[in-house]
Amino acid sequence: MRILHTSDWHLGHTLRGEVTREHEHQVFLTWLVAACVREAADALVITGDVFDSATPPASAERMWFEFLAAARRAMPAMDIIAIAGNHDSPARLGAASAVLRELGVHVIGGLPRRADGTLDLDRIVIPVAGGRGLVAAVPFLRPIDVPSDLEDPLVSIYGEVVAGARARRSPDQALIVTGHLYVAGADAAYLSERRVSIGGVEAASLRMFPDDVSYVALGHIHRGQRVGRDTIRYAGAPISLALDEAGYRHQIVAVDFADGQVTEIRSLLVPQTIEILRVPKRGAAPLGEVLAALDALEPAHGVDDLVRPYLEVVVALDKPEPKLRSLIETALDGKRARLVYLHIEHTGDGAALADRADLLRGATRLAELDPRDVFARLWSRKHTEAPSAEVLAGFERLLAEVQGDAEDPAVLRERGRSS
Ligand SMILES: [Mn+2]
Repeated sequence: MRILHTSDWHLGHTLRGEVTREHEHQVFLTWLVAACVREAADALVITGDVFDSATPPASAERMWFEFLAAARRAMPAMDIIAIAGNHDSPARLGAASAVLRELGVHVIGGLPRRADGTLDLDRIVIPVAGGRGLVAAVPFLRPIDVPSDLEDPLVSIYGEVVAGARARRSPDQALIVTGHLYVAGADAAYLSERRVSIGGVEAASLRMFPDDVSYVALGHIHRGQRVGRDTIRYAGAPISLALDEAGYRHQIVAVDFADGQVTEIRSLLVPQTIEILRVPKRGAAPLGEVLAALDALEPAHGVDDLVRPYLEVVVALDKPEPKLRSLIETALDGKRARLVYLHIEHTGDGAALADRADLLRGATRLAELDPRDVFARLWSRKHTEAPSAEVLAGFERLLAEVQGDAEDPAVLRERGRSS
């Protein structure tokens, strides 16, 4: 028996709320159907975050249903199991589950319970591959899924599910348990990974997955990895959900079983459609260096180029640069890159006013400070270069306007007292 394990698709995701990922997702899903065929998969297990949000755009939902139809057409006998992640709406993901079940697609939104409150194990424990495997499909657990009187809700719910699955398991049947959660020991290195707590528990414990569970298919962490033993795995996201994932090779997992045990685990690398560029490669660089690096970028291929690299630029500024964005955009004109993030790192010392005893000169009240000293201090906090003559003249004009005829130190002191 062979299963393919994938996770964290985040259909409907955008970068900075505006750059759509539709093309990348479409390429991935087409590749995934082909991978199911090539690998002759008996089951496909999708461990949550099918969608990026609880209210995905219609285009994302269409992509999901078109994928299921294409997978069913290409692999009529393959079982498909999907659980909801913390980004999915359990109700919305599960809304079509009755229809999908007729097609051999099991979608578990929320944790199903019977009228008497007990877990509906018939819905969660699903035989696959003609009975060679049993998938205990536990979705992301929300407060509503977790009775409040449980001391360790994750351990008890998983304990109940695993016990129920054991009771149904026949000898030599593989047992696969799913989860969408943070398991202690997993490496959550990326910006796109949001820590979630379940019933007040930040990290789940490995003891929820006893040794007789053949394979644990996890979602939530976007970098594929094993946790604890080799057979407990995060599949990771198939596309970069934040630009700091640039160096990571996205993958899905192929797991082979014989006599109920894992015999081989392979990572199948997902082809990356869109390259991620960063200028400079790490850290920040002065504007001159950044502009030179942008100038050296490859020229644009054409207006309908769907796979222009994403670009993140980090500029180190030693003085204000009001035209920064337009300078960067001009430099990128005709280049094959789309600016997604422009970050500024100020080179000033970042020190607080109170850290400069030389400026305070024994003053104990703000009103006793010379406004020019305060301005100079504020400036050096952000910028290493001193303010220009124009900036200083502008500040003097403002100061005169604000203070009016209140230049008399006695009046200033009076103001300080009343404020
Ligand atoms: Mn996710």
